[in-house]
Amino acid sequence: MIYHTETNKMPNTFQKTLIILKPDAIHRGIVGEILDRFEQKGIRPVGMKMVKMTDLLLDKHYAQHKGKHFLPRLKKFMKSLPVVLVVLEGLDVVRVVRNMCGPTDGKNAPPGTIRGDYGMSISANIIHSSEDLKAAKREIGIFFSKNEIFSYSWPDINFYYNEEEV
Ligand code: FUP
Repeated sequence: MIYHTETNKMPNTFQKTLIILKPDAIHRGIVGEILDRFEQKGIRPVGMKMVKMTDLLLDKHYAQHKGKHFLPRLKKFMKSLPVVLVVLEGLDVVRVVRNMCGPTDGKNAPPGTIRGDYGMSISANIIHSSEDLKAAKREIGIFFSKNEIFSYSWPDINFYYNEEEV
């Protein structure tokens, strides 16, 4: 047993990433289904909240898209309903979660990915996930304070990861 339940700490090789369940996911009532996919995979939520996006938050979050033609429409969409923000934790989780979400445009996303299974659009595409570790740290910092991210024991972790992985 490599994972130390007595210290209540996750392995320090684990990463965190941010997902945003977008207004179309809320509207269609598939938030639970989507979260279920991550839990089934062996990825755990360590922070979660529902917020109404603001221009300030969206301008920070989408800073790399400043000036792009689709940004005004994207912001309007992201403000149309609340969103659910989730910090996920696991080994190599930034890359794994991106793969589970699939390519940006639902029409091109393979079956089995979230966008491939639920979406047909490039903008109403259900879910955001951080692109890389640097983006994940930046994005988590926009939406979560340190005391809103949790660490808790995961007694069955060795049924998801082998000893070397944790
Ligand atoms: P992704 O990393 O797959 O979420 O996609 P991008 O960072 O390239 O784009 C961010 C968001 O902008 C997408 F989720 C949807 C939106 N978008 C458009 O609406 N139109 C475009 O042509 C490209 C992106």
